[in-house]
Parts: sequence; C-alpha cells; structure tokens
Amino acid sequence: MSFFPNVKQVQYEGVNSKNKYAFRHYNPDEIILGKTMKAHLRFAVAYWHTMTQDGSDPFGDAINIRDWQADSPMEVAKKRVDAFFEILEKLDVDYFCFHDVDIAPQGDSLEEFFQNVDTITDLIKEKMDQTGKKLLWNTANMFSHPHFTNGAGSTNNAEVYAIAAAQVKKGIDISKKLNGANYVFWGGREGYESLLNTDMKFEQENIARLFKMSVAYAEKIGYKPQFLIEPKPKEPSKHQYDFDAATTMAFIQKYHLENDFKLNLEANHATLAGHTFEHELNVARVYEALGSIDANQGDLLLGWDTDEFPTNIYDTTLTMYELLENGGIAPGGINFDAKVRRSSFEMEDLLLAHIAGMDTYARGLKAAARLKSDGFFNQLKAERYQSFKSDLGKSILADKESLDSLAEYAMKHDTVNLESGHLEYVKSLLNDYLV
Ligand code: XLS
Ligand code: CA
Ligand code: CA
Repeated sequence: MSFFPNVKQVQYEGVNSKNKYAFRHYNPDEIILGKTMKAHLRFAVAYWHTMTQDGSDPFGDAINIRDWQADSPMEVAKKRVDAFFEILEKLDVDYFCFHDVDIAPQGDSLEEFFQNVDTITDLIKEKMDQTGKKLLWNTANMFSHPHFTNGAGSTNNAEVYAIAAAQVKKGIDISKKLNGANYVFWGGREGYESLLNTDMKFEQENIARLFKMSVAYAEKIGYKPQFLIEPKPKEPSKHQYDFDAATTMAFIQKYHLENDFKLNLEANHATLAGHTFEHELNVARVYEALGSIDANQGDLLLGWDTDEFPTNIYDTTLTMYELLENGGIAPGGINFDAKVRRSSFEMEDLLLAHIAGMDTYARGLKAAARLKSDGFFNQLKAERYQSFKSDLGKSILADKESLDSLAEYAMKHDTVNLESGHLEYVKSLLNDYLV
C-alpha cells in the first residue's frame, strides 16, 4: 500500500519544470567542488515533525490529514514506519532522525515503552536493510513526560534522574542496533523556571555527570556514535543552560567533554538566541566542534521556535559557505527539523515542503561554491587585515611584542590612516552570487 499514490519518485527536472513534485535545483549527481550534491548535503528527514505533527496550535485543533490512523497506538506506529520510508524513498533522502517517543507509544510503564521501541526499531531495521537508508541520529525525549517537568539531567529529583539515564541507555542501544552516526542531547528542560529555588552549579554538574556516564556506556558496549549537544536559549525552559554555541562550548570545556562531544546547531535556535545561524556555525568552527545541523528557519516577526522549512537563499548560502569551509559536515548532516504550516495540511505537503527545503539548500550550496571558488570572503578578509602583514603586524603575530615595545612604537606613530570597509558595496556584490 502506498501513502502517496499520486506522487512518483521525485527527480531533478531543472529550473523550468512545472511539475511541483520535481527538484528544480537539487540535482543529486551534479558535481560541485569535486563532490556530488548528495554527498555535500547529507539531507535527513525528522520523524517528529513529519510523522507526529497534527497541525494543532494553542488556539486550534488538529487539522492535518494523515492516512496512518489505526485502532491502536502500536498499529499507528507501524503504519508510520511504512509511510516514513516511502517519504525517504520518494525524496531520495538517505538519512533520518528520531526521538524515542516519536517512533513508539510510551504505554503505561518504562518497560512497556522499551518493548514498543524494540518492536518498532526491528521494523525500522528491516526497512533500512531493504532500502539502504541510514540513521543520522536518534535522541531520547526527556522533556515531554510530566516527570521531566523540572528537567532530566538537571532535575531536583534523583528518581527522575534515573529514568533519564534509562532512556539514554536505551537510546545508545538503539544507536548501536541501527548503526547511528550521531547521538543527540537536546535539553529542552535542562534550565530553570526561577533562580530563586535553583542551584545552577549543582544542576550543571549533574548534566555533565549524565554525559560522562553516556560516554562510558557507549565505550562499554563497543559502539560510540559522535555525541552532539544541541543549544537553544529558551522554550520550553525560561532559561536553558545550553543557551547558544559559545555557552555550550564553555560547558563542554569546563567538564572536559571536548573529545567526545560536538554541536548540533539549529537555525531557528540561533535566531532565538539573538544570533544569525552563520554566527553559531562560525563559533562552532572556531572550536572545531561543528557536528551537524538542524535546517529550518524562524520568523523574526513572531519570535518563537516556528521551525519553518528553510526557503531563504541568503541564509542557506551563508550556511553552506560555513559547511564548505568546515570541509563538509560528515558524519553529521542537514536534518530538516521543520514542520509544515497549519495551512499546509495535506499529506502531499510533507513532500512539497521537503522539496522546497532541499532546493533552497541546493541553491545555497551552488552560491556558496561560487563564493569559495572566487575567494570572495578570503580576499575581502585578506584586504581588511592586511596591516598585519606589515613588519609591525608580523611581529605582533609572532608574539615578539610586549606592552612596552608596542607603547614605544605607538608614541612615534600615533597618526593612523583608517580605511573604509565599503560594506554596502560588499553586500551588493554578494547579491550577485545568490541568483
Ligand atoms: C526543539 C529541538 C528538538 C531537538 C531534538 O526545539 O529542536 O527537536 O532537535 O530533541
Ligand atoms: Ca532541533
Ligand atoms: Ca526547534
């Protein structure tokens, strides 16, 4: 049985195609800077938004038409696996990501939940073997269940901490079973509601402890995916500890986790933190910790985590430039942590939205490759910092100077010829690369 009987395999048809179920820019086999587009982009579909969203919002009931309804939650879960792999196949996307609770019903106990997870991951494994699809990452949802109200690793309750540990253990077992490339920690409730009753140091130490136990367990079972932490400043917590890339790197370094952990960065979380996405990517690169990305976009007029499909070429160009400069994103990938708008409620919208996101990233990749080939940013920066090529500049960079020696120099040379950065001209030139 097909869930999308009216849609054939989505293929690249070029920019003039009028077929809405075709890629107009994403051509998987096209070589860009020596690699296929498919190898550059490593797209993944997110199970949660794609399979479990019903389109409801705080003011509106469920609206999405989804043909995987059935009599019991387990039957729904099984149908979703079939539908999900049909989506991966129709889009020719190689990777996917999920939370434990996305794939299997939680039932009435942890034991029942884990049995359900076992049954569904057996099915997923079968599908993976048949289709060659791969697990980019999985994660444990430690924020939805009421017992995680005060956090998981950061909870005030030792018994909740144990439940969190059990879910992470199961998550790493699943990663091993499905050969996951990465394992993600996103701490939606690892933060605080009020500092009045919160011991921040105690909570952060406990989070680090959970991470160290995770590394130890992975080593023990002989399967270590790349561990990733995903920053977000707030929502659902008022203040989340992994606020942004820089804050998360400080945490990683303080607790000596840098050998085992990198970052999974999300575009919408960057803007929530008051940064551009390229800022976050650049910070991660400075720390050599760019692991994977969650591709979406926020709405600056709304200011919450809208998780829209990425359709802004300016943003995807600057994103792909960072990824190219990073030497690629593998073993990470580009995960569409994005949901269709409430008004896009038909089954086929799931495909159309991914096609739009993939085409937008393809355009970003092509533009970024042109920028890189032309040395656009390198040249700009070389010119801007050229004074560090002078004798004085070289001497500073060689650590040969001191406050004394520089002060002596400055006393003799205190008239500086400043140069304009011509930023408006630069932005206008950048526009030429986008189209
Ligand atoms: C929520 C996060 C979440 C993580 C995985 O805002 O983006 O979906 O990616 O737990
Ligand atoms: Ca995310
Ligand atoms: Ca998000």
